Amino acid sequence: MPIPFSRLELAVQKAVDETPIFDMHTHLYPPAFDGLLLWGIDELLTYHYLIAEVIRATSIPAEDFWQMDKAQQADFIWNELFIKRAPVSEACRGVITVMRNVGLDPSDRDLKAAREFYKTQTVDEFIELVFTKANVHSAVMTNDPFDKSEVKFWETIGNNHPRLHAALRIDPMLLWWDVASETIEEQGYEVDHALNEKTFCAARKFLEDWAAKMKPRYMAVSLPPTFTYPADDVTTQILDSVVLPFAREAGLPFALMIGVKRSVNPNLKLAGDGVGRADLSCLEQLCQRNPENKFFATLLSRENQHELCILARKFSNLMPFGCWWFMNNPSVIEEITRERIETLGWSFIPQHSDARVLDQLLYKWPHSRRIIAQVLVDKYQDMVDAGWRVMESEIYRDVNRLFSQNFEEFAPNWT
Ligand code: HDL
Ligand code: ZN
Repeated sequence: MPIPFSRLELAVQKAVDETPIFDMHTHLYPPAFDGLLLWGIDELLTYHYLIAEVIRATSIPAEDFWQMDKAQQADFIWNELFIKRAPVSEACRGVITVMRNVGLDPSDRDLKAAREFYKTQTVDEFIELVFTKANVHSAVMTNDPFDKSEVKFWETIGNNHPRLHAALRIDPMLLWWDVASETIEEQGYEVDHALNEKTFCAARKFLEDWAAKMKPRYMAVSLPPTFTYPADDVTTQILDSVVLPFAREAGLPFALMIGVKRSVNPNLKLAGDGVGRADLSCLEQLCQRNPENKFFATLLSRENQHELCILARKFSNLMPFGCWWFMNNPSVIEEITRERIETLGWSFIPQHSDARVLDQLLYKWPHSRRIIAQVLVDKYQDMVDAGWRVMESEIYRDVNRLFSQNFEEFAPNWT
């Protein structure tokens, strides 16, 4: 039954709200990875985005901020960014959306009441509340075999949470090989300190064994804007001799997250990273020289987004995803989503949450659904104006492709 012109907006918003999401990049952990999963109002308020914002807004010396404990930091951020100033930024608005979605009234401006609510929750109850309310059916974590605080859980209990999938994150292997090779050796693999076949073989075995433990949906790395490929450097050798051959054999996509300038202001710690525009010939060459590999890509610079769309038109083994980090603001999400739909049709993944705090699923997705719905209404309207009768069932089909199917087809689960 074709949708009458007047009901299109409601039909699209309903499909976008009702379609469950596979969230392909987060920093969540299973509750059983004791202490690694962040949740609750104090973690929400001390999200590194808000730390950067409050240090800027108040010019408090960073070292004075770091002297405070978690609750004092949260109090300071609440008072400075929510009470003394209207909570207008996207990260501030996010806290309000979460408070509303867990049943609090943020307009009461009562941080004490929020803390009281969280005392009534257990993490196992709360994770189900959050995933259900956010209508996120599954999420991919960021799992680091070089991080001792996480390794101990994979070597004992592993992950069997039905909603959480692993991603094998390998930044040290590509960016800090000297450190990475020591860890690989400590974990029992015979690497030479020369980059020779023996070392490459040991490094591939390291990846094979970690993939067997984690059963990752993909491998991932975040790279600086200066990343070049191919280059006469260690990164290219490890890519060509270790990472890409292993990914091909294992059938694992490789996710490149390009454009981060780590620690431009070290005083801000995790909040101190910056952004730079990348030369995307690295991505073009990776796709061109490795046609049997599959690549996810998300870029940190707004100026790179249109180029990524055009690259993806040239290479079907390249899947753009998400509005990453500094891109995850309404004005930029709208622009990126429009240019992706106009150049790629339905063959991209519009968003990921990047949630570090479990509760953030309750704002990052509602905020993005609203923008994606607005863009889709316009695009379906354009089709209607051109003379195409839109069917309600087809809207659900198309939205499911964006929210789940593209990811699950590009990065199939382990069989
Ligand atoms: O490297 C990454 O995965 C980034 O998402 C960083 O974790 C960053 O600190 C972040 O949390 N962005 O949202
Ligand atoms: Zn991330």
